[in-house]
Amino acid sequence: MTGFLIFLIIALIVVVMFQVTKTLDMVSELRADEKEEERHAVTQGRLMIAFLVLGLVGFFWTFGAYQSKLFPQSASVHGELLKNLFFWTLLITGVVFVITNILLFVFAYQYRWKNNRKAEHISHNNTLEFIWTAIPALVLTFLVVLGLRAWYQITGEESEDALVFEVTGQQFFWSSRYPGPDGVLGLRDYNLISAENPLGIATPEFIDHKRVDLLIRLRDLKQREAALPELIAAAQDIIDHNPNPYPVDSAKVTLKALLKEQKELPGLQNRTRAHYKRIVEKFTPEYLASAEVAPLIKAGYDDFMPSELHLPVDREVVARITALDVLHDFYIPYMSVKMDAVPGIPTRFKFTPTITTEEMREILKDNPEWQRIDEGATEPRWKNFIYEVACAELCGKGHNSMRYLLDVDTEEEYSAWLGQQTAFFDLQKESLVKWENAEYAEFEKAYVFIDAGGHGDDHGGDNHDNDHSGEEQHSAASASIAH
Ligand SMILES: [Cu+2]
Repeated sequence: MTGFLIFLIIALIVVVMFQVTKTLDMVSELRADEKEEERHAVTQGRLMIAFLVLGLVGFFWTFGAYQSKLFPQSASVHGELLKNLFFWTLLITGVVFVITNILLFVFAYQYRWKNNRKAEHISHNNTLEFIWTAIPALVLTFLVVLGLRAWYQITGEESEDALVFEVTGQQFFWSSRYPGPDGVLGLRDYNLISAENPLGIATPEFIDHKRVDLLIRLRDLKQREAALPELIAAAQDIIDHNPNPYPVDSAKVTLKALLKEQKELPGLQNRTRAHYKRIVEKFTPEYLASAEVAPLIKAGYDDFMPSELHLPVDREVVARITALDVLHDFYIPYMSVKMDAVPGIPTRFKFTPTITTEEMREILKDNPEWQRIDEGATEPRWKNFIYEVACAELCGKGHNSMRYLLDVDTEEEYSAWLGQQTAFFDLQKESLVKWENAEYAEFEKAYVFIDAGGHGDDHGGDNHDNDHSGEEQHSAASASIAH
């Protein structure tokens, strides 16, 4: 309310000033009095100078008042570099801002209207043009070089002992994956994503699990397809023969939904079949055994997926950033880390944390904002400080809930934490469906290779349902990948 009143007062003052100047203008015009007009120009000029002085005072005052917010404590090595970059950019643009504004308002006063003064016309001046092109070019080159230096620190190759971990954004949470004791992240493939394998880690067991998953889905879709005509007939029967209007209305709704489902089912089956084929065609025994892939498959067994991030202090780390659905943005404000997470295009960010969570609490202890005790809490906020990861890309209605935590540990704390982690594969292996050759091979024959693979049809989805010549493809794929 107070804010609104202040706004109203300022607005009224502006309106009054506008009206007064307008009236003065009209009065001087009526009088056609040049002295009056000159006096008027002096008043305007003085107001310009007053505006300049007030503006400059405000400008410098905010710099002082918000000093602490301007360059907050940075907890990473490159964060200091970025701070430096901000400092130079602000300094240069600040100086230019002050000079140009002084010139702008002083000139407005100095060269105000006078009865017998005439404006001078200059068509061009080569020296001047050279100066005002060269100076910005030099300054911008300096800033760009500083920026590029920071960019290469962030995106360049990591050193030998860097810790590479992975973060994945999806609506609406982050998940992370760390390499196990081998230090290497295993292979991932989006085709293998399932409830039991949310990131699509590729091991023969996960591959078999996904294949069975898809076969069962195909079987269910087939069964549904077979059941639909009867359901449609039943709904039609109610519509045709029931005298009571209520069940007829509801049957009409049902019928519409059933017909829609019937229309969509072939496409859905084709897509599921194509998905299955992509897996079988990609993850052939030769591919899995190849020198390039085999070590990565092996590396996947000990990867673990913790519920929050832990990073050792003073060690270079690399975040491999991916997304499963839409654009997200991996953002750790205190670390000056911010990078888009793009579906299908992994990005990365290299950084070195320099302040542990514990040390940061000690730093924040002196900050009045962190000394506050939140409602319902018993301790000041700094005591429970932990680094936060947020999503900085407006990614949907649950965007605000993409909060993830980061604990920066000493080397000892970090090793202790590593010791408590269990490999993701070990957590999941009990719940994975195993490939039982006879049954699933039958499913495969019945639901996947019914159309003709013979002519290299790997786009799936095309309608070849009546063509039954894909035997050779079927036999190549029917064995379990795990064996
Ligand atoms: Cu997001």
